[in-house]
Amino acid sequence: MSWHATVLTLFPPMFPGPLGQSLAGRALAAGLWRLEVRDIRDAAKGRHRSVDDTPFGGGAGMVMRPDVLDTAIGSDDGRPLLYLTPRGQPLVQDRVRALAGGPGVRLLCGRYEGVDQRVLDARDAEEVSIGDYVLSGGELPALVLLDACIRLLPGVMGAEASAEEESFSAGLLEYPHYTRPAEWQGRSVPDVLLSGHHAAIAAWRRAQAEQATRLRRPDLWRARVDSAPAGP
Ligand code: 6GU
Repeated sequence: MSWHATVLTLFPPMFPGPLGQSLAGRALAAGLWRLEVRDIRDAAKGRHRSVDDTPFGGGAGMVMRPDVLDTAIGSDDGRPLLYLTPRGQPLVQDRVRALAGGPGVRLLCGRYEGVDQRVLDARDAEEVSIGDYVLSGGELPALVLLDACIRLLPGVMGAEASAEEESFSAGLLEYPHYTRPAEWQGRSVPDVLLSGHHAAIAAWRRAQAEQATRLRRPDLWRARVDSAPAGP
């Protein structure tokens, strides 16, 4: 069975969206992963099919009803249930790798001010954020999470790319890249890259990756250094 993604959303036409193109789109067509999009409104009852209601305690906006969401989620099948929210734990590559290595994901996309907390607790949902800014719903974050997972599935990328992936596993940013022409608008490519000395190129790239990480992402740099064995 291929990696199985289920998306619960009020906006089914947003899927597969960009994941129908390029790398993920080819993998989808090839059956390397499978996408099931479920309209949350199909689980709503009554003449108005309402999926939300006003918040207890007052305040702005609407809250998605727990009974409707519980019906939409349906039965458990061993795949983790993730709720996309800026309140969640930040998504990191280690988690992406673990999700890609499992049977798939069920992604709950919220709208409005949020969803009733009780359904998240009852269904043991994992709350995930894709960064410290606020989006209008969970659909774009769901697409981001899926893209990050799909590129790691076996057969989706060439073997060269899985080795490349280890750059981030090592907790470093990528080194800079160059291609032809060797001189462009008065700017030349670093000499070492034209030297043909593979060991020197590897050392230069390593140093560039370390410098970029230290300068741009001191948080990542610290995490990497702190995980090194203690000195004498
Ligand atoms: Cl997962 N959802 C929303 N609505 N906004 C976000 C987010 C998620 N992650 C960052 N901002």
